[in-house]
Amino acid sequence: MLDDLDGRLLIDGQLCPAEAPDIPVCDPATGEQIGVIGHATSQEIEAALASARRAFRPWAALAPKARAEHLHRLGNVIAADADAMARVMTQEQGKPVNEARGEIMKLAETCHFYAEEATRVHGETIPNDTTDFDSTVIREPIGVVAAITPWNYPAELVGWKLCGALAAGCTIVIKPAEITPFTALAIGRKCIEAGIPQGVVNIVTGPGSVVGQALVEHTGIDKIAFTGSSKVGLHIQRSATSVKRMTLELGGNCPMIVTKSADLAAAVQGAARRSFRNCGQICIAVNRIYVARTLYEDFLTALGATADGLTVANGLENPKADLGAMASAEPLNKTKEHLADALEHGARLLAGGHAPEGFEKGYFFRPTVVADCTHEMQIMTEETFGPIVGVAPFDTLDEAIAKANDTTYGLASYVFAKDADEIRYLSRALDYGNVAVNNVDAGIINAPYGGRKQSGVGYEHGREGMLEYMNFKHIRTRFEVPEGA
Ligand code: TAP
Repeated sequence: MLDDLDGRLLIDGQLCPAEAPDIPVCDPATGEQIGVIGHATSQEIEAALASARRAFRPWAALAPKARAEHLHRLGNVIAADADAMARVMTQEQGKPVNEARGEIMKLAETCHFYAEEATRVHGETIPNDTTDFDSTVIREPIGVVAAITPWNYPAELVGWKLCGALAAGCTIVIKPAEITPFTALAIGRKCIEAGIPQGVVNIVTGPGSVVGQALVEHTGIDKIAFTGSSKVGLHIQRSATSVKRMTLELGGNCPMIVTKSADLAAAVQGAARRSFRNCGQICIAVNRIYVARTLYEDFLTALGATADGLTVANGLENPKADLGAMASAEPLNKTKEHLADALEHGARLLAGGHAPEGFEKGYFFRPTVVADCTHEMQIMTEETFGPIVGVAPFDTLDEAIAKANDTTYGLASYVFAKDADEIRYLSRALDYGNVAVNNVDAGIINAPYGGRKQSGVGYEHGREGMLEYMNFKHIRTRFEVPEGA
């Protein structure tokens, strides 16, 4: 599948050869080059934007049901080819094939969810101070959207923007992460197969600092939908040269609180899943865990054993592995730095802390648990984006809340507790956009998902994730009593 995506851009409905296909893409499990992508030129960026602009009015003018049919078809063609698309993702991103397949199926689900939302764009009639006026509020698509996406969930993070935007009636130019471009191009090809009109979806590849930045600064873009680091998100917010709508889905440093009433086994299972899945390269990864002192040592023993029991392997050769390769050297090095810093500051290593045996090549690391952590340590205050978690004890709920909220981030938090009063107290006090209680799936497609503080502005998922692509228009009309009435 990679061969016919190699060095391609999607412009005006065609997967066309890029003028400068000179950026290598490598398999993080082996270091081997799997293909090249284009460094989109300014002419190619202009062509993609012009095509999205031409397509906008006709796409917006379609009946919502017709847009919904396109999105349903897209979901169907993606699901039908999930195995091949998953292998593309594993080759460039490193996650095991089964996990990649799960992500592709969630992308298909996103297509169907937003297909249905497309047909439910309602307006409102608002009473005025006098009865001779009507205020009607209608919703209209914003226009041309630039979507800029990271490498950790190369299908879903494109899909939330693509489907929300298309359902609303917008057209889109996507700039995927340089290290995981082929999943986005594979989605682009599915858009062609699904018969989505030419120009509605375009994909340009290349370095974010050049190609992404060109989109941010372009006056022909009506909205930026960005997912990535808080640093780049802030830079984008500062560097836009014209007023445009922005959704910024940024970094996290997510806490989990395990109270004395918690089901210990469930808490350990949840902690292991959300700390280590996708090698911890997820914005809602559990970075740090606060455990009631009475459960602390039992929790540590069980989490250490669970981490030691997870398999790490080349995700293409072992589709069922728990962890594959990390996506690049950058998150791996940061993981090692945070571990060294924690140990220097007195943390206890309970599991992992090294690469698995027999992996000379590739970016592999064992799931790692460190105990007795404090907020002097980077692991408790910065986003690691790696398979490592810090654990600390607490004595009172207020102490746990203060520690959990002691961060500039506000994306997701987790609570394990059985006591209803504890659950209510904690879920209201945690200063996060998402609080997951007795589970670790903080984001589902049906409900709004977004961060606060330095974790971003705006929402994806749910109806809110489509309304982010719409303007409100207020139409205020004065009526008179008809003559002869
Ligand atoms: P970033 O380095 O911020 O990159 C994200 C995207 O922005 C990439 O496509 C990148 O291009 C591009 N980019 C870089 N500089 C740019 C610029 N000046 N103008 C426009 N675009 C630019 O993030 P990452 O390392 O790929 O992803 C990890 C981060 O994403 C973590 O902090 C994680 O928490 C966050 N994240 C957040 C969420 C949500 S929903 N809140 C979900 C997933 C990930 P390149 O191709 O050159 O890299």
